[in-house]
Amino acid sequence: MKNQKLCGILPALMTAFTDDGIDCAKVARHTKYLADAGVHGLYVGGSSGEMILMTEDERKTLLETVIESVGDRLTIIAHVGTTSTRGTLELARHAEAAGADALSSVTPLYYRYGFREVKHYYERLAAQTSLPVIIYNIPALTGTTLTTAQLEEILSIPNVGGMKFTASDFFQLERIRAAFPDKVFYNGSDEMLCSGLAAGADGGIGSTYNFMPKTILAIYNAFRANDAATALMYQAKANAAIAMILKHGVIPSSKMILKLNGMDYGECREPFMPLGDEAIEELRALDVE
Ligand code: MN9
Repeated sequence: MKNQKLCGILPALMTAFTDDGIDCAKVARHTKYLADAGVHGLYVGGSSGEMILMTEDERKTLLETVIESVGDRLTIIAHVGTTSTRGTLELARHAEAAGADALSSVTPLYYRYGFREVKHYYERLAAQTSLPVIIYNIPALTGTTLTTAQLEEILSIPNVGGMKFTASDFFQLERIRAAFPDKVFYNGSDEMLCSGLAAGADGGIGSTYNFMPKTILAIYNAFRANDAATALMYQAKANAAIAMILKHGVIPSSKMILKLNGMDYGECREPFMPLGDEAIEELRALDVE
């Protein structure tokens, strides 16, 4: 049976920072805004959350803050991937104790690991927890491209509950989904949400959901109501904004859009840099909701 609690629209939550830690008040306010907008859950501490720029203690604080503010209203998937298996297992233990509904991890980062190592990494994570583990497949950022057979082998590990698919080989997504009808699959490229849903995704996880949850939900709801024309109309609306943020940098631009819409969420951590005036003017002109 598919875990319905995990399905739907889950913003890949961005992180608000103070000079030396997490801005818990801003995070709590933002998660409530997203819950009020009607999203189904949150994906916490992933790429969009600048996880790679945070300490493990900060990642724990972030997750605790989110669960405290909206854990009773939303499904919480904790991204626990780090550069070491040891670090990942430590975050996994913490996330389960803190009350997350599922765990997730990107494929191991930085070195070019072989498939044997990638699979073993997920075996270790899955053995560590009683929660479902969601594989995060994002070859463009990790450099690890897995074949359909390799992804299916990892999905066969007990406790692996599904996959976040940030790629555009929808034939691959459809074949894997068909082989695992009870597992949960998420579209990861917001600009292709309609295509992912058409390939059988059960929902989506994305960074742009932070600033346009209503438009993203409109795509999802129209698709579920078998209204492809309306879904495409909202996808086109979303894509006008996504094209612009891809031009200026996804996470800095997303935070700037929140600021321009009266929901200041602070700046990204370096090496990200504040946007220039020209970029800000282009983002100001966008119609997002
Ligand atoms: O998978 C996000 N990917 C990254 C989720 O953060 C690298 C997406 O939401 C993209 O940011 C978005 C823009 O390309 O689709």
